[in-house]
Amino acid sequence: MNPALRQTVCFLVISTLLAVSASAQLLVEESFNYAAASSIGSATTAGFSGNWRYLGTPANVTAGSLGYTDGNGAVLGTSNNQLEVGDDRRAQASFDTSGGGALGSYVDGTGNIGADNTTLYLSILMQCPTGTAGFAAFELNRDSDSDSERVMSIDLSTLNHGGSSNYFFTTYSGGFVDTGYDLSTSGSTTQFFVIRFDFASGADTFSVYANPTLGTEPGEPMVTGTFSDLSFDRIGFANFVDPGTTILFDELRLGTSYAAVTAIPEPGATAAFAGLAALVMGLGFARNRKAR
Ligand SMILES: [Ca+2]
Ligand SMILES: [Ca+2]
Repeated sequence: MNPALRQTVCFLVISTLLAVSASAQLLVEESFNYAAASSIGSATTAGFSGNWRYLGTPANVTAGSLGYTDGNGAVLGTSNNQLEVGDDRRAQASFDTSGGGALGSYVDGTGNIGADNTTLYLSILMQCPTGTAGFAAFELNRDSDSDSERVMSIDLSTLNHGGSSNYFFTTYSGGFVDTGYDLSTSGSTTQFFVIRFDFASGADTFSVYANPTLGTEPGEPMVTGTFSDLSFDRIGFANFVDPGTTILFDELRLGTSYAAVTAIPEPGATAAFAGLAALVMGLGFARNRKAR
């Protein structure tokens, strides 16, 4: 290979690796890498601190992952198992909010995730096999596990939304529903939601995507709005009110970009590197043959 070409190829390899690392910063991933059992157990995974906590009976871990394929046929990356929350229980876990933790650059002055002038993306898979529920929700809380400190949820709640069987993005104040935003999707199949948080010095902005395309942020979210303070430090997986229902959760992701939390397990960094490495080797081989 002539030196100029070799330089070009090296530049391509390095710039590709840099571009990949800059664009896809997945910070926390909860894929439920726990054994299928009647209890999720106590130990949390990377990105969290402390143990899982329960209101009522512990949530189950069931074998296999929920799955999602977008309108273009792209398949969301999944791994390990999933969480099943039966009626009358809630599992909660706190994020690692230390300065050196995965979410360290998002931690504000009060130890919550929501530093001014930062943008954070969160994605979650949910499925309610019965299609409706009195109250079944993925929740974010701040400072306490109690309902009074709940910030928001993505939920199915005939109780809170006038009997609607649609999924809603709901904000809370002092333990009560502040506003419910209709996500215009329902049913017993798996749902994929992405929330974009734009944290500001005053009210924070949320944008929620329901069953969107993977990889590239759509131009228009399903719902968007502002709320006084969307900062949080813990998650909850809850199911109350409606005996006989269960709700499944999987693949919670927090990241710096839309692409990071809507991962498609294809070419990616490894394959791009392998392709360029093959090119380098191929060119080197061609040069050696020529030199003979
Ligand atoms: Ca999983
Ligand atoms: Ca704020």
